[in-house]
Amino acid sequence: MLNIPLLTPNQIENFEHAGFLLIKGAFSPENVKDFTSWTDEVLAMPEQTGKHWVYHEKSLKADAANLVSRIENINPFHNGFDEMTKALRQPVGQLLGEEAVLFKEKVNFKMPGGDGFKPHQDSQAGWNTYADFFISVLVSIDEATTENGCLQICGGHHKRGLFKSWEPLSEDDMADMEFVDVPTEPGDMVLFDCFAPHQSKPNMSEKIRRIYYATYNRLSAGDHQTQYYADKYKNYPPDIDRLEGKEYVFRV
Ligand SMILES: O=C(O)CCC(=O)C(=O)O
Repeated sequence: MLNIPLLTPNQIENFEHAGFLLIKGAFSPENVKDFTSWTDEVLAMPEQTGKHWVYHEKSLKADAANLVSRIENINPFHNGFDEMTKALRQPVGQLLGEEAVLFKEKVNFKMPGGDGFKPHQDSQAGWNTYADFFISVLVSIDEATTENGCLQICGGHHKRGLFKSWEPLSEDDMADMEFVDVPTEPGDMVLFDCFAPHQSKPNMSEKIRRIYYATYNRLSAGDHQTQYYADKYKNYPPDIDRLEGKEYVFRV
């Protein structure tokens, strides 16, 4: 059975202070085995219009191999991950102070040769048009280390609100920020605020680094999952639905 990792009052206070919270061993080794096979199942599912969304990237390694970078919109098509979104809703609800509703979810694969993420706040990707506040949960499927590009977060700066939209943080924005590695082992969980600056490095190691992310907002701010994906589809559809000759740019 999937564990439901509930938070203590002390953990809730730490989240509010830092803008993120690492919970070691949030899920059991049995749960992790399930997450690993679910992720393999999702990767093996055929890419079809109207199903989960698969994105590819070119490896940064010498072979420039075609890699899967990310799969989004999974829970409508996979029972295990759907159960996961329900379990994670509970600790997020504790932090939001009310019931949480799913906004989006994905697996970032970061295979050997997979690229990193520029410094940003999640709400910079236009999320503020849907709701004013979100919390994301990271669940580590593999070990994430400095070498394979674990998450790097800057604590405390979430209280400064949204810096800008649709572009990464600039050197000026980051003048007094310090990003720290948040290495995670399989089954660890990190909750983070949509204004918490974060980034990650490419994976130039030989070890895959798969991480599941689910993002929620307050139920009182509405259920936006369907509209979010409909809007995103227009600008950044899954690779299988891309039009020949049209340029698609990943922003933030
Ligand atoms: O998975 C990572 O390395 C970071 C992901 C991230 O920052 C994002 O998807 O916005």
